[in-house]
Amino acid sequence: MVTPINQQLGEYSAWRREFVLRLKLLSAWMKEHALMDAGVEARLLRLEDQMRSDKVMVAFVAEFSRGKSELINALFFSGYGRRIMPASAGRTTMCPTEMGYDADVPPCLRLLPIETRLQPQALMEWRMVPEQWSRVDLDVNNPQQLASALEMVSQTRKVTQDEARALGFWHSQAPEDNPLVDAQGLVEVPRWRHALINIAHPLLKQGLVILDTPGLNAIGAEPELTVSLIPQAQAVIFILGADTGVTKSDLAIWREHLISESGGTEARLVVLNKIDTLWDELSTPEQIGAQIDRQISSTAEILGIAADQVIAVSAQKGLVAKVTQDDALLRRSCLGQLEDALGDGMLLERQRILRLAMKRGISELRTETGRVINIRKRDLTEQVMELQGLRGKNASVIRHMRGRIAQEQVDFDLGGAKLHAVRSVHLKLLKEVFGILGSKVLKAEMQQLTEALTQKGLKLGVKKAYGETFARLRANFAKVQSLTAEMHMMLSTMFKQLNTEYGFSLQSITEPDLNFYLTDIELAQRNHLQYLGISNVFKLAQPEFADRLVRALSSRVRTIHDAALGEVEFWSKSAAAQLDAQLRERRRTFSRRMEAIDRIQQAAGGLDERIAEITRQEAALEQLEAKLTELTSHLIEVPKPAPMVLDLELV
Ligand SMILES: Nc1nc2c(ncn2[C@@H]2O[C@H](COP(=O)(O)OP(=O)(O)O)[C@@H](O)[C@H]2O)c(=O)[nH]1
Ligand SMILES: [Mg+2]
Repeated sequence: MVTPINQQLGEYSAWRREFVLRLKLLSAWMKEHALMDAGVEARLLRLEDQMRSDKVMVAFVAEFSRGKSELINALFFSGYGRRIMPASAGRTTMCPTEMGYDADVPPCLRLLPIETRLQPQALMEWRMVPEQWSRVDLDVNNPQQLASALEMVSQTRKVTQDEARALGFWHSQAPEDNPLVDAQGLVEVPRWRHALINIAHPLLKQGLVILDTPGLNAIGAEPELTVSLIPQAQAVIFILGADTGVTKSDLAIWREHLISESGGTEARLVVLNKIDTLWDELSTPEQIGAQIDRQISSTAEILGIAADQVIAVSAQKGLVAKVTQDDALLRRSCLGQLEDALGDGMLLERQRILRLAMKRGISELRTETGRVINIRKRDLTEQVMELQGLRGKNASVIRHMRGRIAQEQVDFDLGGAKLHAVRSVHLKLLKEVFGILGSKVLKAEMQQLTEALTQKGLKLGVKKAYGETFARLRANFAKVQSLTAEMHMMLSTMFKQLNTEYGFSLQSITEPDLNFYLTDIELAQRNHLQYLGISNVFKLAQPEFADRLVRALSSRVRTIHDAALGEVEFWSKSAAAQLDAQLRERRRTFSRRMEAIDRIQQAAGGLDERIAEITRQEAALEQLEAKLTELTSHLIEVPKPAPMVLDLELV
């Protein structure tokens, strides 16, 4: 059975696949016509990678037992004909669980033991250490085995209060949030810190990543979720229960995770689940509808949002309806409304962003390649003029001409030395950029932040401590931007000079714009301050907590820095490649001109033949240019593919 959200995801990925295919065609065509230089190749690979690896993360955030896991089952996994994520009373997810698909790993469930919290590494860093995770292979053709293996995410352990404190589940400053203590004085904590599920479900294969989170207590123990993982999801779904209304802990989660002035592009949906608990045989459908509407508006009022932003559904009935193919029940569950909102809010937006990025990349590629074709055209025109000048000339004139070309070539090669000098300055500046955004500087910065945060009596100074760190991080970006401006200036000057001296047509490439990364850095700052501003600031009294928080920040900033460095590197590579391409074309022209003269010297009739040959080459170049426009237009305007029917086979 195909559901709208599945179908939309299917279309989205079909669109991406088609785009990658067209990129490959373009790339093969360019290679065939010697239009592929290092810069173009890097650009094409970058675009392909971006298109291929685009992930869409949907995070489900709510207090436990609101029906997150049930909703995941209903939205994405009804094709299995049963519950996949454990969702029943008393079997609730205890650790954050990420589901996705990685072709390099067999279908499995990987679990990170909770004790890793006692070590300083950030969650992101543990991902790189597979041997620390317990692995359970999953039999994807056996939903029963799949479901029972996945129940491991519900496992718990009993520990002493001290252990619970060290693990982040016990805070004497907020006793009301602590877990219950049993007769032996032990408390129950999750056995696992994080779970990764790798299955080749069609939606996951297309780049969907689902994050299922446990309730407030467990989320609170892993600040990295709050400050890094969830804010980076493309859609966050917040779930409330119609049976419980908006509770105090619902509100706490809402404030920590869902409200933000970030103005980001991610979709945020509020779901009022379990409306079936209001279905009552003694009331008329109108009465039930009115009751649901009342609950929607009171929920909206408490959360401070418009009533039309709350979507009321029954995950459980929706799942049952899909499994039993009961259309009337499916309509009544209102799951379709949620799917529509998710599709429009998340996928369309995602597609828009990706489309824009591709459009920009392809337009630049078209300009660069168009330039190469133009140089070739101009060189041919000049050759024709040179050859026509030889018509009827005697052997000594021709010899003289040969000498002139040779001299030109010598001069040209001498000019190459100047290029060397500029290049080495360029590399030096590039190295400086790598230093500023490198790991050494960041490490020192984070060290300083940890120290500031763990000072006694900091409470009011948190904002200031973060403010200072982030001011320096921003200043680093400003430094990098001024270095790139300097490089850009230098390259432009050199390009202009080469254009006048050697008739090149080098054009300076738009300077990399780092504002995008700066926005990311600012978002990270806001996520942290919001998290600490709510009710978690007291936790800083525990040094391990501050340490964990800063670790999480560090790994996030690292990612942003790396991406920014990638951009700067790509830009400088493109500039160098453009130069190399023109140098290469020029050298090729020299040897062609020599060759033509030699042929004319040897045989008197060579001149007309050569001119005719060049004319043919000119015509071929015209065709090349037209083809380039055609191939790139296809990429700039990739049509929406026809709806694809998803095959829910479990392979
Ligand atoms: N009546 C009703 N119960 C639901 C619905 N969705 C989930 N539940 C029940 O609520 C409990 C908690 O659901 P679960 O998905 O495990 O919640 P989670 O802790 O948020 O993941 C389970 O017993 C579910 O069967 C629903 O739409 N209607
Ligand atoms: Mg759950």
